[in-house]
Amino acid sequence: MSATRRQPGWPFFCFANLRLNSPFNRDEVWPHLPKRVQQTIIDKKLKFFVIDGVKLGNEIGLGSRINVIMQTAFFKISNIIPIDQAVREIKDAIVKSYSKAGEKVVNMNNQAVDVGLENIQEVTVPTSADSTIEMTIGQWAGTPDTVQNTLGPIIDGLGENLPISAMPDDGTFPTGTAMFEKRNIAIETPVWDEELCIQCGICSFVCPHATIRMKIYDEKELAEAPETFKSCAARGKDMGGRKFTLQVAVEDCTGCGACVYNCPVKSKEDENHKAINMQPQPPLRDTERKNLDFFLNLPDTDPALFNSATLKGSQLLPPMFEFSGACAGCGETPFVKLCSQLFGDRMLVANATGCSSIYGGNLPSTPWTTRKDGLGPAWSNSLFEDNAEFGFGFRLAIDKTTEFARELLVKNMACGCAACKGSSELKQAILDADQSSQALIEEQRGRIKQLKAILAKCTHETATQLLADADFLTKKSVWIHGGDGWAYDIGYGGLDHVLATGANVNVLVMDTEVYSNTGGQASKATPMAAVAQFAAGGKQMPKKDLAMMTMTYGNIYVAKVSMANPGQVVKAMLEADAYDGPSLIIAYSHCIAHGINMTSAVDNCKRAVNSGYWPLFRFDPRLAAEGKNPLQLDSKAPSISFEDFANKENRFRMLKKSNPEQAEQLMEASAKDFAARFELYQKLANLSADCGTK
Ligand SMILES: Cc1ncc(C[n+]2csc(CCOP(=O)(O)OP(=O)(O)O)c2C)c(N)n1
Ligand code: SF4
Ligand code: SF4
Ligand code: SF4
Repeated sequence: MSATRRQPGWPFFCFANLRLNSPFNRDEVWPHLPKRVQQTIIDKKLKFFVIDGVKLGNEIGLGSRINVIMQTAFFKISNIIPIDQAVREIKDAIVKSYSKAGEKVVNMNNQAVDVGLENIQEVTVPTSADSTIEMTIGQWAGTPDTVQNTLGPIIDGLGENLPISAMPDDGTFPTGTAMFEKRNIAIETPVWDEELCIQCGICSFVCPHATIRMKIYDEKELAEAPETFKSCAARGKDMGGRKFTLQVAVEDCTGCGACVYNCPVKSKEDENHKAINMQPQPPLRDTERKNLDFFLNLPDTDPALFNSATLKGSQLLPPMFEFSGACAGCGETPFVKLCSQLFGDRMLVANATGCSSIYGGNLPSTPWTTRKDGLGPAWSNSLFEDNAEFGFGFRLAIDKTTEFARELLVKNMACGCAACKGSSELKQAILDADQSSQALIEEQRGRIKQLKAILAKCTHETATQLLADADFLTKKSVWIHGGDGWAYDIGYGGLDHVLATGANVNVLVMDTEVYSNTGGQASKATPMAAVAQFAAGGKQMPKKDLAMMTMTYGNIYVAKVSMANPGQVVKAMLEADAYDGPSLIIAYSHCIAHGINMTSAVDNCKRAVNSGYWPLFRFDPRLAAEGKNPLQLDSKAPSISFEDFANKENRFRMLKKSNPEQAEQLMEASAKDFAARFELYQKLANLSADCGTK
């Protein structure tokens, strides 16, 4: 522990005991406690115990799941009930809770009980508090006013002391506040080896928390760099001696390890050493805090240096969704983050209730932020059941305001005031602007800036209103985000209705195949044979094929994407945004509810694709208009079986333990169902546009 905004593994006080999960043993721990904690222990005459739950969890194969270790240690020191009885009851509960997951898991948890009993150590408490570490609770100096006065105290757990007047009158809170939390929850965090890195961007793409970033910049920017700041020559054509840095936000990183696991580069000398490697986080905090500050203040990468339509290019764009409180390794957030990288400067997000509304906008902080010039996404959460309609409302309001602004601009063309003199070319250019690329949108912004300067002095009757609406002359991208519970079930009627209006909205469904936020209830997206809440005997019905249903309209852009193929995700998002009509992207989103290792979850995504369970495709109505087949399959015919995919996930494996016969029957039926679906997609993709085979 050290002086941080929020202390991970914060001491648990029980009666007169304090039990701390700590990497420091009984002889080492005292100076690592903040002074205030030391004094509290002394004043309250607490008996103080430590245990290195994380090390023990790793040794027995449970990783960070240390609840049983800590629970047993609690019973050992608390004497609430006789320890033999406690152990017996914990072990009975382990059998009840984990036997579905297999004998190995039961054994590991039984071992966790044993190590919890053996390793809890009592600390001899000194008589004085002599720590040099001060807690930062209440210390929000240097942060924006709302953070200092309102959000900071809530983050510190002191929200109930706030007066009503501390709340904003209009309910509006500033964006970009997740960056102030500095949760410091990672035990280990990635460390970059600049000599090995090939600058591919995969680590940044898969990171659910936007805590690993890349930039290319001029060498002169390094003049004031902190001593430990790392950089290397930027790879690629026409880099002209520029530098590249991969920076980790170690205090915001969750330590999920997904970046390191997916890094494709290993050292020739030591295959365990990659271009990024997990290392203990605490010793890195101070240096990396300074390095991150320096990195964030570097100019963003010049867009002329890269192609944002590629995996690497997309990761050189600043994310406008960062440091969310989603689970470590979450499979939804990389899609939200990517969406913010590609369209953040002009996007409006209507967010259905679900995990994405909780990690997206839960007080006291929000991960939605802006780029350096202050442009960023507008975000709001509506109800679970009306989110598509909510987003449709955004579209209607934008279109109407744009239409009105254009009418005003046409009228304003006739203005002959001194300020407007010579501006008709500029005004016409705004009306005629092609805004089909980011560069063209930025050009339009430049023109609107000039227009606003003119309107500020213009005496025409349209000037005031046009000034207020001028920003609507730039293209906006409407996104409707939500989970499968929303899109397939509860919000489906509205979603279907909105898609059928032909409106230019982009829908991103993060398909975790269950209602994740409320604990994993089955939805119509849950596959047959998977176990979920309300489907304890395995889901009996096949997964609804939302993509196929939507394609039948013919004029809706539809794509199915997965982190198994990052390039395809980027392509689909850009195509959806560019399509002047409704778009639906269904993103395979791994989740803790799947019973998988979240560090290596992209492997599960790959197996889902390679087994034909989750075919990747894009259905683009514009191709039909060109006489081509609108459906393009982006994944190959299955190279592994459905069982090869499903058997690696607890949600399918569980049924084999609890009801082997049922499992066999459902797994067989499910395998057949997904094979038939893949075949159908393949046939459709192979049809020529006039419905003959290609
Ligand atoms: C009408 C209504 N029913 C139920 C809920 C409770 N609820 C909130 S979030 C949620 C689950 C969301 O699941 P999903 O849409 O799949 O999103 P995920 O959490 O998986 O991202 C539920 C059931 C609600 N808010 N409103
Ligand atoms: S460990 Fe996880 S949260 Fe941390 S940088 Fe890597 S992917 Fe991101
Ligand atoms: S994944 Fe590995 S090689 Fe690629 S950018 Fe990240 S650290 Fe470098
Ligand atoms: S429950 Fe699943 S979808 Fe929700 S934040 Fe956790 S991993 Fe992500």
